[in-house]
Amino acid sequence: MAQSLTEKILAAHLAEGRLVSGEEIGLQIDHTLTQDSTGTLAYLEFEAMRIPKVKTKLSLSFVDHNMLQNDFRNADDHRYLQSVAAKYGIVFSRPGNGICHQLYLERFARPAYTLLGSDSHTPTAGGMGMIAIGAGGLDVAVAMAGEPFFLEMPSVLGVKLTGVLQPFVSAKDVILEVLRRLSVKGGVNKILEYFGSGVKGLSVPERGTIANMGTETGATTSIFPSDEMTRVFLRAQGREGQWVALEADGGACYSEVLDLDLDGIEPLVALPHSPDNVKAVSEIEGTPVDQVCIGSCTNSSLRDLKVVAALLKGKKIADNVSLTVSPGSRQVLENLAASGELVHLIKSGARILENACGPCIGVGQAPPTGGVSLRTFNRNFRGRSGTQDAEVFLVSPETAVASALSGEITDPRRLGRFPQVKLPDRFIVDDSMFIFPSGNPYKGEVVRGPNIKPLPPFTPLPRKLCGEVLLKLGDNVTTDDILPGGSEVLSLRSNIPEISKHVFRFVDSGFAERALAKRGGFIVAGENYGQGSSREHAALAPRFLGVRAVLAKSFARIHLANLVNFGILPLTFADEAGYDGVAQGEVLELDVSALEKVLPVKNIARGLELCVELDVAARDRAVLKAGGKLVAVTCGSAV
Ligand code: MIC
Ligand code: SF4
Repeated sequence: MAQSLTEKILAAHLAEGRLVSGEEIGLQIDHTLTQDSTGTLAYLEFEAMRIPKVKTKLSLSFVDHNMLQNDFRNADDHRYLQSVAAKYGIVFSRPGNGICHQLYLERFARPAYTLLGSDSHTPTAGGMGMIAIGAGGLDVAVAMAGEPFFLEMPSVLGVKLTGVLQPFVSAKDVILEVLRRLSVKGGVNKILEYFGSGVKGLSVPERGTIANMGTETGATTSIFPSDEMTRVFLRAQGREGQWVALEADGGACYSEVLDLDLDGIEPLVALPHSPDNVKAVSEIEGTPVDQVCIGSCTNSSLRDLKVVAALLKGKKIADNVSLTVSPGSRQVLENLAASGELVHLIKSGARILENACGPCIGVGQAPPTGGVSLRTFNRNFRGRSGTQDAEVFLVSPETAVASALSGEITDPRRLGRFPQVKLPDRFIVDDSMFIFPSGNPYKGEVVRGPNIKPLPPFTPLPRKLCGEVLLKLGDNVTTDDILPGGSEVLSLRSNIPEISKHVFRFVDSGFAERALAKRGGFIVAGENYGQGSSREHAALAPRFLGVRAVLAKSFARIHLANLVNFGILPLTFADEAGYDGVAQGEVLELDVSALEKVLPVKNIARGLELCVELDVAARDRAVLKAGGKLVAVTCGSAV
């Protein structure tokens, strides 16, 4: 039978199960990646498994998020990560080398491989024809231990591209169009597979941009074929030998097909405060802008920054705008410097930041009060920029430059002729900021600073859960709402007791204290609870505060897995009446002794009984009973 590209790679990596959508499958993972803000926990968890070396073909540890060294904490984390990498045979990418997804695409991504990463934008590597999935750190740690990664077999949504992009329209506009059509939950439990005649006109970095931000639809991952373009990119990286041709069979079946005519796409923008709140740039032209930020794992490739440099050449940014540029990697920066294009950025008035996530995760460059910030990033959730009342818009690099020059939101097509931008036949490659494992047994210590606290203990699930609804929320609650980013909170990622004080801080500042005082309780929410990041802290910290169940209309994929991993029951309401049947402050009682699919919940205050569902695999039920995956893994039971 004709197979999709997704099915081909999954079939070649299938460790357990059948490729039937909705059924549980176990996948063998070739590569893993972590970044520092999720990595410290992932390696603490890996250490707890007492395995001498990683069992993958390749595991990588990047440092790109917590770059600000205001005190010892982040620096301690970096040192811990470097020593753990040396001990367990992991490639370490030193701070300053660049953003994990950009670096991985440049130097390590290989068509037909699988990658599991403790960052939700891991699917960026889908631009290279691989299955690259984001997960919580614990799942990545288990994959490093050589175990399969279990997930629900997604359905495969075909995205058929035809035509060619018009001048000043780029990959970011394509994915914004996909988001406009699918919304932030339209991709949940789906893989977006791109095909059609329009694919061949997109370079690997452009495909990376589209695959990267497919995450915002909730998709498990996105994938492009591996074709001549892929070969050209690999050759330019000195890795042509790793190329293989890969595409769907003719007549492959998709669960649904989205048709996108690239010719018809115009410059688009996501308005505050959601990546799917998409309009044409032309509709909101003229809005004054305070800040423009170019970079992030979505738009910081050499292709993007060459376009930015060419458009800024000989021009000055508007007086009311602060423009920042964060190159995606040292390779991007070095190539820009060598070609002389960096000087166009400098002369335009741009502030050149470190090769790192930076403003994307609220580490620096918070906009002014009530400010308008245009960003080439992938998320514009309220408060993520560090300024609670800022208005963040997501745009392409082309729209970002046009707006930085005029001082107001501007359709880039007003800039005249689109500059000719050619990627080098050979990138300048320098891998010296990667530390490769020596192959000899590591004789040094794993260095733990005082900020790295041991993991809290996990107790098994009791037979009955009784507690108050600590918080009732609406739809699309993000992990940034649950546990904010920003330099202050990020530096506590290795310290669960401290970070848990920040749970729901900007949603309800009294939450953490209340939860502790009441010895835990429940969270109630609407659709798509936990969208966004893979940070397992958004499950672990509430668990530390005593939360043992979240009752919601539906969940985002990675967060649901993280809840299970840390022993929090992800329960779904059977209908709207269930959600309406509980209010904040009411006491609920759940009989969880049998842990069956349908669980009765007593609302003590109203004297009502309602039903919720625990829609997880048998393996996850065992994990929940044990009190979390770490208990299950280290006691040798289910993973
Ligand atoms: C993000 O973009 O939100 C992050 C920061 O990269 C997260 C990971 C984290 O919270 O550390 C992600 O997307 O997974
Ligand atoms: Fe870093 Fe932003 Fe990408 Fe997350 S989305 S990995 S914070 S650049």
